Amino acid sequence: MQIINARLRHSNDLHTLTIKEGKFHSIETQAEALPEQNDQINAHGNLVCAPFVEPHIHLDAALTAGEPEWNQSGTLFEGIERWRQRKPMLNEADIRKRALSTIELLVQNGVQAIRTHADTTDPSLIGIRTLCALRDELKDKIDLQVVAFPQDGMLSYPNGLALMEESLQIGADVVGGIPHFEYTRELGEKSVKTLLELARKYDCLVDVHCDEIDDPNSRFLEFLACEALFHDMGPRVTASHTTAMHSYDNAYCSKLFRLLKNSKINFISCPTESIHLQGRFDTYPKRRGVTRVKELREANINVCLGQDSIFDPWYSLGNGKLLRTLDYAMHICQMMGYQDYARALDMITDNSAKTMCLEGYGIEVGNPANFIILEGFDDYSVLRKQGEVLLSVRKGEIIVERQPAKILSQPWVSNSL
Ligand code: 17E
Ligand code: FE2
Repeated sequence: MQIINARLRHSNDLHTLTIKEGKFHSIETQAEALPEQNDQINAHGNLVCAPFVEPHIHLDAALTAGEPEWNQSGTLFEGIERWRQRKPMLNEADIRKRALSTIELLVQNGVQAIRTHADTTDPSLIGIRTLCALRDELKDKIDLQVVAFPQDGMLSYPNGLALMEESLQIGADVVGGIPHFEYTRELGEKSVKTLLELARKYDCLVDVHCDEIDDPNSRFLEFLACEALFHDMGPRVTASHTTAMHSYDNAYCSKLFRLLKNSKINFISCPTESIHLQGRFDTYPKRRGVTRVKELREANINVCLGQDSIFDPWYSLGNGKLLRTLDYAMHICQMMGYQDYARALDMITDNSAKTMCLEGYGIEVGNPANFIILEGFDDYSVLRKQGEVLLSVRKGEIIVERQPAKILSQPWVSNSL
């Protein structure tokens, strides 16, 4: 397979990419635009980019909004309550069907790697079992990681710790946590210590729902980062949401950032979810409740974006498009300067791959030939146009193809490449 007239990120040149045996064989700069020959794929100067990565989504809960009741208040806490009503109705077929539909939606929109949470505070562990089985079944098609996530609290839910350990024995890849939802601060801290011990015991990654609340006194992040630093686990540890950081005062944040940098932990923000769930106890002024993405980026701390929900008890919209999530993040976090745009796609590609510790990710000779072609020629134009995914290729095989829109009534401006 050969792709001609490909624009790569951070380069104005056109490139030819040659793929052999499912891997990038060569990447060459072209002196000029080339006419298309047999069997070649013409990128027409569009951006050829590493696949999108969805690092934070709850596939066990996806597509269940309103079952059996809608979340009326729009709070995280009512979402947890509504999900608690839905849990007894779960079975393997139900989870598989919804998870597969959601994965399909993501793949159609250029995603090739997903980290999903699966609730462990359920004595049947049906979410963990079903999603681990699906991960194994789809392993050639998509990189799927399963997080053992104790929605009702690992130490506050009856038998929660044993259920967590059983989930890791079943084969979850990542240990999760929810310290801000444990009954007390002490239990929250203990849960963080314990989940890091479990990660060491089972050789797992860590991804904690950390301080997903507007309470400025919710400071489990410093505890997580410090434990990760002292045990030298930082690059394998992720703090998701950290929305309380929006409400921390600047003096505390200034001190905190030194620890965050030293710890080398990763961050995931879910801006559409947080702008919807947070600030719900405010009148006006109303906090945005999204973590300090801009400041984390500026401090060279790894930060990426996820959708969190698609039509579930917490969030009833969502369409699988990470470019939409990115667009929200740029607005909400006021990352609207030229410098911000120039590397915007990092937050839904490279940074997410780093968070998930993916191997062989990126457009480089020798790596698996996984990539997408996006409408637009650089990060800025793709973001601005909300360009579609025109092609998604996995190990040298086309898995998604889409035609760009054409106006049929009259020739406006034609793309000459
Ligand atoms: N559970 C949770 O604790 N927080 C969320 N944002 C979702 C589920 C979607
Ligand atoms: Fe989440």
